[in-house]
Amino acid sequence: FFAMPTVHLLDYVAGNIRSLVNAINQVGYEVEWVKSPEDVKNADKLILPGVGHFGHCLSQLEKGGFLGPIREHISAGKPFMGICVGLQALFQGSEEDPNVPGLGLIPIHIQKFDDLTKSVPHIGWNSALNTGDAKEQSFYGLRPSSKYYYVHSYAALYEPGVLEKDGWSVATATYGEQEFIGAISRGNIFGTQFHPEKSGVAGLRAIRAFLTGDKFQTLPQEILAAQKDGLTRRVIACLDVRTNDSGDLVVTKGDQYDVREKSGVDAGGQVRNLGKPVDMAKKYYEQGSDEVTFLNITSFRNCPLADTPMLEILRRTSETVFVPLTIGGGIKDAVDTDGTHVPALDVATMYFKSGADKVSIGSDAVFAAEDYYQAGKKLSGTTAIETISQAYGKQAVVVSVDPKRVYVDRPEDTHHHTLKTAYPNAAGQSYCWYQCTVKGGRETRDMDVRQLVQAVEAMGAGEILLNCIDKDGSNSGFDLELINDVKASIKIPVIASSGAGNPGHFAEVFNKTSTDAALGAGMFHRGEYTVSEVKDYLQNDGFLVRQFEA
Ligand code: 1PR
Repeated sequence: FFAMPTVHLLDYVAGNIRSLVNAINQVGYEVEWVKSPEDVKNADKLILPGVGHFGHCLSQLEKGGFLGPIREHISAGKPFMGICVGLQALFQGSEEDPNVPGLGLIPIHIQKFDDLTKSVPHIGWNSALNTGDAKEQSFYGLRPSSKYYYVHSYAALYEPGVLEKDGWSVATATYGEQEFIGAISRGNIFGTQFHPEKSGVAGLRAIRAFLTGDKFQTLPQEILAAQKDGLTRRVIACLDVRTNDSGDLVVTKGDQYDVREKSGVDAGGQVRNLGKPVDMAKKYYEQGSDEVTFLNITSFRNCPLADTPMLEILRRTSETVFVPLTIGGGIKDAVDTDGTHVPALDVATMYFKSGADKVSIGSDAVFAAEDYYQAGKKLSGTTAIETISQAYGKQAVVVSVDPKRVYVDRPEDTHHHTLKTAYPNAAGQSYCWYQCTVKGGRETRDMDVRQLVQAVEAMGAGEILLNCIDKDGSNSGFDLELINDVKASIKIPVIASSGAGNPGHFAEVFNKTSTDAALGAGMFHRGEYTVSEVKDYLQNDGFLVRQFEA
């Protein structure tokens, strides 16, 4: 009988920490849950993950009686690791909730990123570079050539020398003009602002180093030389998943959202079958996809929510895919097969518990935005976006937008926000607006895309997945006009989607718009290009990208 070594994990808020557990298992450790303050006393190594708001986390810890035991654990010199808000908890306090104090081990206040020239939250793969004289020594396996996954609006801004003077080792990243603390360590304490459990092999290396106590390593010259600071261009592979006519879950892909075969052996309306979801997600992870998105484009009627096949897909994927996973489709208030009413927050919770990091909301966001304008731009507090964002943080809530171009002769011909397009239609009309749709594009609504994204930003969405029905499956490149228009109307990050047909289209969208990420589907599924080919192309074009670390 061989027992795996253990680490104690504090699960004090409804957390999407399945991936952290998977990552810990992956490096050969078992999790013991801290359920009460007593359990902290029995812990040798303790990890404090953090999701959501600083104030919520710290007041939950306070209420649960955990803060004292955590302080004692740390001052007894036992290994302690804080992740994301778990790192922020070590600080004095945060602008996010000025009235709630932190543990106060570090006399600095966490601040909000400025959003004058950049999207907030900061989402994506960025650095953790050693500062000070210790440049050649890494702590806990961090490498200046590696990239780590960050997702946060608040950060500890870096001031050279201040913490180093107090004996801290510090690794930083730069977002826009702002340099902030990516990781920090002193004695038995280790904290990361990034999510090591979502940072591929680089992140697993940090977790393993913490667990084995492998604190300092001298870095070889080639790793030091490969150092590159800054946020990389995010490339995302998207899997549309649905049941085919024989009842199996398959990855499919439509043209303008039509997923039925029009030619070939399956002509006559079979759902296009491009492969198995879990296998394909793993393949894209290994090609260097920075995230994987699953869109469940069928509702599984007559299936109890808890048995939704997508949950099993997430559970299996999150065991081997250590990058962020997004799940969309059916995130809304639901009625279960036994008639029970299930709020959207509970639906989302099932997905988070199964390994999702973000949920993506489509149709329900449009209806919520309609109500928002109807109420004179008043928030109800009860929408899926608001409730999930409050519980899990805005970074966990993506809104997926499915707009369609509508041409008009002149802007006065519609009350919607129009733009002058470089691509007039056959009738010679050169103005257009983008109409929101619901139910996978099957129904149009009296709302333009600008109205929708501004409403959902106000409700607390953290990111926009910007599709375009006209471009979907066309291989003709992204809709740059749409992307620029949306980017100009909001501060939260945008993922450009629909139309990617080759690596050059990714370079084009990053060159000609300020999109925060770009997503492809068909070109990857059909095997025409790999994610790594896209990354290589971008790198040759002078963009910073993250390459897969084996
Ligand atoms: O309304 O909350 O249940 O969510 C439904 C979700 O499913 C929405 O995110 C919606 O975009 C998506 N969806 C619904 N029907 C379809 C369909 O194709 N029939 N797929 C569908 C949307 C669009 C993309 C696609 C890109 C890139 N897929 O995300 O991956 O257009 O494709 P390309 O690179 O091949 O051009 P709800």
